[in-house]
Amino acid sequence: MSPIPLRRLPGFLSVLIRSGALALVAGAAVAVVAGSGSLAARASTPAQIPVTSYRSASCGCCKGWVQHMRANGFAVRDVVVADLPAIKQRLGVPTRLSSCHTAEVEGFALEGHVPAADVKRLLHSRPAVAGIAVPGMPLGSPGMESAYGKEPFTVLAFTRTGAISSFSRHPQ
Ligand SMILES: [Cu+2]
Repeated sequence: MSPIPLRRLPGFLSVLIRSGALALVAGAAVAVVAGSGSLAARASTPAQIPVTSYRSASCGCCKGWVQHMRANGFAVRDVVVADLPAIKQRLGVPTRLSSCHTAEVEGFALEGHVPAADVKRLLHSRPAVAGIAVPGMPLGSPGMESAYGKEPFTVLAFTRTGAISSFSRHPQ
């Protein structure tokens, strides 16, 4: 579209353009649009879900998992504790599923390198379990990225009474 010749514009508009006032008006319009745009962006961003993660001071892969969770929209509080087994016991994590770190999200326990996608599915489906776990520290699980490759792993669900079931499989 070719620009409209000034002489064909109504008199008051060409006066505005000549005086530079239209640029101000246009600027204000852009600011309003930008403002409503950022409001829309805020509304469409889900609120960050708080997670508390407990680990020992020396655990590097635990920090890797915290980073993975943060990158996936969780607000993680990374807490260093001296007595991790006590926390696992409080949250009902079966001893044979225990891993390096233990976390809490909306009343569920997360044990070990559980992928954020599984945590989201857990919070969405809310099964009658105490939590989910990835026992051991499988290579290639979130926080366990390795040059040595990836190994398949299964996320297990557990109840307070010690019933264990498969929650999801990651063939890698
Ligand atoms: Cu680990």
